[in-house]
Amino acid sequence: MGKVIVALDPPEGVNPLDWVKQRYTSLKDLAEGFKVGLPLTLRVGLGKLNEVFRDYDGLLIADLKLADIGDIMVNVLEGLSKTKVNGVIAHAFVGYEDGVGKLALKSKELGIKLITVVSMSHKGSLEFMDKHLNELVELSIKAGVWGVVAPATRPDVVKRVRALAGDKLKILTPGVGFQGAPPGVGICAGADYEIVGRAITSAADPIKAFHDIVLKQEEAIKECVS
Ligand code: BMP
Repeated sequence: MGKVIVALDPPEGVNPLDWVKQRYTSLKDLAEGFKVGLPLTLRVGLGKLNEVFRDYDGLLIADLKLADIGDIMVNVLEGLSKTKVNGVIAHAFVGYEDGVGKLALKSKELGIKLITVVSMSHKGSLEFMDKHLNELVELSIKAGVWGVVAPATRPDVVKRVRALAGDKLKILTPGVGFQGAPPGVGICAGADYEIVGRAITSAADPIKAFHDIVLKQEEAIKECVS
């Protein structure tokens, strides 16, 4: 239902394990997948987190925004391969040689979907990353990554990524809801998924919030394809 990947980032002041269990249980049959990042992993630990998702067969992305030399990123990936994680996010800006290239080879060997960041949803992305957008996308295509992250907050960037990548890459767009982008804007610009966090996870009723987002997404998609 919908094209929503839920970002699970617990706020301060909650029990992060209870928090994630509740949201996972409520949303596991609705979402296209989940994205877990450092805020959750550092507080709960990878072992406990893995237990929460032990019966999950959907997309489970570890958003570690890896940005290291290839050998070290490969080490991290090997550790993740012993868990339910089946997708990982890395930065493209570290470069191909002994960087993303090496990581991409290992990700294929381990069957983990590699997703590189080519542009971000905050304004700082304009300072460096967006100036190299074409190169970051080309590098990602050369490495044969599964997908890239590009911002729903700047749909023009998503359109450029889609134009450069054709159907070679999935595009995942964060920034919907809390950061101001309306549901559907990323998909209409050419993305495959919208990543939504707080607009769903901080709501009093996350299931209702999920359905509201999907409804708005579907309405926007109807408009933009007609
Ligand atoms: P929210 O919908 O609550 O703003 O969460 C967005 C999620 O997407 C967060 O987990 C954040 O780390 C991630 N994200 C982002 O917001 N912008 C980017 O450019 C890349 C991201 O991974």
